[in-house]
Amino acid sequence: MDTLSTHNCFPESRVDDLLRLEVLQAFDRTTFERDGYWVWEGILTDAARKRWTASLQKLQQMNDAILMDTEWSAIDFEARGFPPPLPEQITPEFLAACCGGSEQMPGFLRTAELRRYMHTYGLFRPGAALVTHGFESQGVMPEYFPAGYDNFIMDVTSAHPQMMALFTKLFGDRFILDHCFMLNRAIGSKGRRWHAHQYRDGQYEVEDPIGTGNALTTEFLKRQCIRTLCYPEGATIEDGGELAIIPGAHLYRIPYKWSTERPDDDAAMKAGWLKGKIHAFTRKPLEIVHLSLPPGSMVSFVHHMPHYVGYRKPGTTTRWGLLMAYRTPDPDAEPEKWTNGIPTDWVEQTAAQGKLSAAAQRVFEADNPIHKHLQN
Ligand SMILES: O=C(O)CCC(=O)C(=O)O
Ligand SMILES: [Fe+2]
Repeated sequence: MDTLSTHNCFPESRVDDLLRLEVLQAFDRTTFERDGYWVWEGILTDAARKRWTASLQKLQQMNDAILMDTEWSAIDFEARGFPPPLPEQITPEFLAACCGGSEQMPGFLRTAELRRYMHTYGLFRPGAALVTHGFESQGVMPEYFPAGYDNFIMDVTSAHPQMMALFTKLFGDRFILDHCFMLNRAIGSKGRRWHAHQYRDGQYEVEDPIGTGNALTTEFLKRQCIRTLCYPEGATIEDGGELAIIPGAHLYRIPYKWSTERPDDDAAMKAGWLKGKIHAFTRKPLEIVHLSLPPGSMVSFVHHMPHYVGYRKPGTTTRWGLLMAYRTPDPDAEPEKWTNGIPTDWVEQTAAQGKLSAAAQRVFEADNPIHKHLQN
């Protein structure tokens, strides 16, 4: 593999001066490990912020166009092992109501099974493909693979030296992409109630999705998935769609309700799971913190950190967002493959055609190197 791993295939799409270096350099590892999150307030330069917003807006339009233009009834879902979409889910009126934001696509495109299929085989290869006008289908909806449709997003998530420096601060030298989704919250989006996430398939977690609370520790978990959210236009409490976290809660190592329904609002958390839980370092009761982030901010948090996303209020605009989740590789991964969030079909085809840059190979590498899969 090329050691110059920050080389970029698409120089014209790079914004060289992407991050404010004083914000990048202010990262404090001790605080991050102790509290479980780090806010990169206003880290994007003005040029980067504008470019990032423009990319998310363009990608949302692409996602909307595929949704509206694809003739869903002509696709043989059953032959691929899926129930066909309900007729009322593919009317132009229904589909139009699904446009404009993330997590709004019709149910038949959002099941875990269909997403796995899309990543493994491409949607819907061979045969009928997603319908695109003026751009090429990458076999995956843009919401679930924005980098495949936008070279600026590909650059910032796989190659840009300043972004790679940010991820190196979080992980050290070796990290791989777990998943990268758009999270554009349109007005009226309900957000997400309290939950956390697991590392890989949850097979290493010391507690179940509710947990006993007995595993509290001051030791930062070395095997990590860290989520970094970028909000080019901000995400404030005033407008809604804001992120809330609980500093120190990750030290219970409980992937809270990761695999179950997530109905808890703040009141339910305080009356329930939070009762009696303390910060392992300060021994003070854990407390919910709602973040109000100005334009051009990012926030990173570890996978066991319970978090919540507020309702996006009327009279505002869409909260633009990109989720970049990376993780440490799992040396015990069996089979040696990617997580479900990675479009393996795209990665394998692109690598086989020699079109995957050395930089992209580094983050798209599975738990074990790509060339190993290509030889099989
Ligand atoms: O910010 C959002 O919209 C969702 C955040 C979230 O739950 C996540 O990134 O895991
Ligand atoms: Fe989440």
